[in-house]
Amino acid sequence: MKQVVMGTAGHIDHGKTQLIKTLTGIDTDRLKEEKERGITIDLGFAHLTCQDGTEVGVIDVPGHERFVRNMLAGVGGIDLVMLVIAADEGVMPQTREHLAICQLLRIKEGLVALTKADLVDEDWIELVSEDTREFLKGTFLEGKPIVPVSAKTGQGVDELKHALQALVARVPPKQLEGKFRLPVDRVFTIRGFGTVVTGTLFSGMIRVEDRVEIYPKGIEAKVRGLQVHNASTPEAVAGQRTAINLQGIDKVELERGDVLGHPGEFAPTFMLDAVLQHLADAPRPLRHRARVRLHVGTSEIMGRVILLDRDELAPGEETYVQFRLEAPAIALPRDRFVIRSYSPVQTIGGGMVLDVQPAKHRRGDAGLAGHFRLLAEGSPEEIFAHHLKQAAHQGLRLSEFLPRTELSEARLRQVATTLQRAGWARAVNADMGWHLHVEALDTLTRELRRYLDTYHQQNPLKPNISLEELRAKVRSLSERVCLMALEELRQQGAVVVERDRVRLATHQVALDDTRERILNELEAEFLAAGYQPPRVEELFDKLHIGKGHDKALLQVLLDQGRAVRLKENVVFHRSNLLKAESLLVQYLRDHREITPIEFKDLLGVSRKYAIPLLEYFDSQKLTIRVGDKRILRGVT
Ligand SMILES: Nc1nc2c(ncn2[C@@H]2O[C@H](COP(=O)(O)OP(=O)(O)O)[C@@H](O)[C@H]2O)c(=O)[nH]1
Ligand SMILES: [Mg+2]
Repeated sequence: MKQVVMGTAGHIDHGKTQLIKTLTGIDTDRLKEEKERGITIDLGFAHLTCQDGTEVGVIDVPGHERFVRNMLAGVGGIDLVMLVIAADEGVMPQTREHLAICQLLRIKEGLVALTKADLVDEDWIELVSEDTREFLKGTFLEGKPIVPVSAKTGQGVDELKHALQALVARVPPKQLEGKFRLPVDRVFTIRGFGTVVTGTLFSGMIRVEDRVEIYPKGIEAKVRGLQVHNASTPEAVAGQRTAINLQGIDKVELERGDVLGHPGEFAPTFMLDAVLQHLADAPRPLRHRARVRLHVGTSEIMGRVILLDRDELAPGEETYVQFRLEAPAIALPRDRFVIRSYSPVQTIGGGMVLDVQPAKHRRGDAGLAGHFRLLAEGSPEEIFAHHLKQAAHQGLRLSEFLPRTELSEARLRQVATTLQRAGWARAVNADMGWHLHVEALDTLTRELRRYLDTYHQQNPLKPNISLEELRAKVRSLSERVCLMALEELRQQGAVVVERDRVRLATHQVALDDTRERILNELEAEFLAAGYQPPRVEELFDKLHIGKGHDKALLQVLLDQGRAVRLKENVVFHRSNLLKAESLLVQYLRDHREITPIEFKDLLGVSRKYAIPLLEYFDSQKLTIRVGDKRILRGVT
């Protein structure tokens, strides 16, 4: 069953509320003050059943210029508008403003009801109709029906109903696969039921028992009950006027402008990128950093307009802007919005949201135009690929990206899969939906190669670099991304990864004759020193090994396993270490345990060497410490 919502629009006292009462039998002026003053202050709600059974939700809006903000909260989700113009008065200021708002919000269907036809004669009707046609030229209502009607005499009411039903039949059915979203337009409590919110279900669907989040407040609640057109229902879908009874939440925590959605699918933002159209009849140019009221969904938020490519936006012009907001907004790409000047309060423009998690842009940046054009005109795949490219080596996780797209999670996964198949995206971790753009991966592998190359040149005596150091030096890479890029390089045969160490496949420690000689001398000294090797620095002095690369020769000795470093300054020759080991093992076989003093005597060394040696054997899992003694591991 198709879901349609119709809104009224038009100047105050032109007969909107009266006409809705005539059409639906419902008086939408429900507030006491509205009854007393005879004017509509806030949104009113009614519904009407078409002959083909389609239920049409009706939103009656206030016409008074002081209440345009309430009007804006109502028209965001409507499919068609009934622009009401009193035949005796014709087009008035809020007729223009409301039409401009509908135009900016890209409402696609509608008609004009020429009300109070009983107050004027036929010729007059002809004249006003002609004026109205002229007024509608170039708008979405150009060529749409203009129906003279009187709520008083009933004249034209049947024609109006026919015309409306014809329009309703033309409204395309809603996509139900989007994210569930309901911008709240009313909050109240019903005794015994608790808190109820209402709104036009903007996209997706909601079921009883669903958990929802109230954005931007971040409060969670459960859906206890749902009503559409005053009847309870287990689920509500996009396009329906919906009342949601929430469990576990207080009325005071909610207000118009909040958005209900499923948890994790939206994120509050203080910045929005958008394409902004300045109305042609705006009174003055819009200045950079002008303070405006942004109306998106049912919310009104103060903020400044950052003009990125100019200092002033002339009436009738359009450009890309960034909003810096004073309170958090909930919006998604492709949402329509309206802006009103701070004072005097007047509708001056509107447009479409492009990005809800933008960076702070540099004004005058030449690359911005292309960036925005892609966001405005690209396909979902192009847009996701673009964000992925911008995320560079950090990539994007789908769950993280979800609040930044109007796509549902399922649709977003499809988009990512399409990109992967086409070779544009690579999964870092499929389970997490973590992706990298191929160009980002290319850049990264190039950088890693370049870094390794420089590293080898600067450290010719080091055989490789630890993964950890490499990650820290190249863009502070996450481990997963680094491993992925290295795997790529390994498959190309460019690098060799051995456990947690990496080198270019072409790199080998090369020693010339002099260094080969120094290396051998160094080794000989360690070998000759037995269990009491000299401090490393002492040895360097003795062999006249100065600054520069030669000191790194010790590392070569260590890398090749010919010597072992026990502590910062304690290095043993491998064969001495092995000898000490077999003495220790023999002793422990005979005596089962050994104290540090006994060990000192066994090797004939001082404490300075005994302790590091014992700790080394512990670390090698040869021995285990029990109190102040050591025993062989695995022997109890
Ligand atoms: N003569 C006549 N008066 C009307 C008609 N429709 C509305 N009115 C009167 O116009 C005034 C404003 O009507 P209302 O529906 O509140 O206007 P709204 O501000 O556009 O909602 C009321 O006094 C109505 O009785 C009509 O068709 N004929
Ligand atoms: Mg009214």
